[in-house]
Amino acid sequence: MNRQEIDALVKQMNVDTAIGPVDPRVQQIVVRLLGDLFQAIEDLDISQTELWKGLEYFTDAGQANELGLLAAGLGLEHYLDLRADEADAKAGITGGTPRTIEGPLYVAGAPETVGFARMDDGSEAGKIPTLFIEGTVTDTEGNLIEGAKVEIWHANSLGNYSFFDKSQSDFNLRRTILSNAEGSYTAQTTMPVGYGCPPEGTTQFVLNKLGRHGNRPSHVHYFISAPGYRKLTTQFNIEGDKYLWDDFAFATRDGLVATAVDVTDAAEIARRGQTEAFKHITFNVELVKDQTAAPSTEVDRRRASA
Ligand code: MBD
Ligand code: FE
Repeated sequence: MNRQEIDALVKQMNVDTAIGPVDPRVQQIVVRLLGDLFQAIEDLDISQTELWKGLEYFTDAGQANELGLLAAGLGLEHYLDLRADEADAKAGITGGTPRTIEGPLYVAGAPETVGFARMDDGSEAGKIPTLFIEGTVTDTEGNLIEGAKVEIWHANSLGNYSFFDKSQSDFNLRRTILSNAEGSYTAQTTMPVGYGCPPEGTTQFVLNKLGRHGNRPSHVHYFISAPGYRKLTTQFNIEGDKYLWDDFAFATRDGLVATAVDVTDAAEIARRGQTEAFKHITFNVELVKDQTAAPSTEVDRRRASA
């Protein structure tokens, strides 16, 4: 069949058959995706067995709750960021900390404090260095923003995230910090270790078919929001990790690479209430003012909450 015949067939089966109210946007997308799929079946001569293997794959990936992970791993989530950047550029929006993907491991409802939070539950003390993360929240002119909501989440020393890893305590390594009167936030936590896809999982299964690894560099996720500003979804990825620029989820971007500095000075160790050397990262965030012409940065997706 040629495309004209395919489109006619799709329309005959899924448009002309309507007997009730139609959601025009859903209809438009379904018709287009079916047409593109039929066309791909033609072009690649996809067999019945191959089609069923594909549908079975989505069944398995959905049952394993790995479709969010798959979207990250295949670059779909990063592609949407590139499109959002393009839309911003077209709307004349410049400046501000770059966005990068949310990933599939956010959990709503983390404990909230002002200015400072300790994020780790102490269970990995001695196993992994302490990390202080510190920064300001400003507008694009450098004016400090008080009361910005800084949501932070990251992995433990095994690359695992609380909630999804039931061996961790509730909200371990997940906190919401409101910037203080000086527009700054400080988190005391532990050094994250890069994530790897479950080796026997559905995402790694398809990555293997593509000859790809499923690893991310060490990183820390952020949502930053403040009244009158565009919500920012971002992360920093940590310098020195072998996957820094070889991230299976393509989240590392210029402007989002952080350096973990070793702090060994005795006075500074004491000032932070520590007894050993620790690591320190500065991550300042610049928010862009909300403007009527700006495309929304709110993304409605199913998220865990605890
Ligand atoms: C992660 O920690 C992550 O950030 C992404 C994007 C995918 C899988 C695990
Ligand atoms: Fe992550």
